[in-house]
Amino acid sequence: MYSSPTSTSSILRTLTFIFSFWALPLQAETQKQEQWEVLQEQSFEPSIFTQGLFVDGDFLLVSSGGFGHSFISKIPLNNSTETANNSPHSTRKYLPKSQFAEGFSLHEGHYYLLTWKAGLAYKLDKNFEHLTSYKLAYEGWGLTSNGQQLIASDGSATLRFLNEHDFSTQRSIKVKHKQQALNKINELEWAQGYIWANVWHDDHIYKINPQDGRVEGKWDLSCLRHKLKLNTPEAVLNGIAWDETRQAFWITGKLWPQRYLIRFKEHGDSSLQALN
Ligand SMILES: [Ca+2]
Repeated sequence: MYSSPTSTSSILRTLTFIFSFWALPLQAETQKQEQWEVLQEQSFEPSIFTQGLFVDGDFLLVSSGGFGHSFISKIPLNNSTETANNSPHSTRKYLPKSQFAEGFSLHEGHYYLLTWKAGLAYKLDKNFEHLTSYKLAYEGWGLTSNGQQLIASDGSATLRFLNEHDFSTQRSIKVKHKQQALNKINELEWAQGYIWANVWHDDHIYKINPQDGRVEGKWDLSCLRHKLKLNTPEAVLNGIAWDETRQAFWITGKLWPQRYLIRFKEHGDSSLQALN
């Protein structure tokens, strides 16, 4: 599947300071006053057009989109002072130039990757070696796993629960926020029994009930994008990876030079107070 494997690259320089603050969205549409906390901030390679993001052990896995330069990369996460550019433990592999990398996930000990419009998905081993190809009858956007099934988005409000053996759809849900379809769902992450999602060109993180598709939480992260002062409108929030060890989410965006370890708090949840 790959045309020109390349190794090592991408910056992973950790800022030495750890900061923490609260952001309290003021938007009237927020059902509850949702809060979130940045536990840690690290630099990230700004050329990565982040599509899929997840943690596998001590590594952060990312897929980067774009025709002609899509790739997947595995970046050490535990050594926060190491840069991926010079790390012997960091790997990168390019897709054929006609394929645009999209959703990327760990499932049952293997990696799965969606392409945007090529009608293809892949099963890979942990060294990025190709194992199986699948046909997709829809656009590939986000991908995650609940442990039993892969879950894919296609740019609409629909999420498909897939059989990993043949990528057939076992069931699907339509995501709704306040009775309205939530379209353009992009990156996905399964954590704490919920589906967490980005929406294309949207500064919020959404928490979705996997049974009925109802949005049960929504957090405004627009201040992160504004703070970065990125000079392209395509540098949007995208990338959610649950870190089981740190009990928090790595969050980034397309072409973002930073990634953030964030813990989300819901109204009435006092669990974060004890961490400060
Ligand atoms: Ca993810």
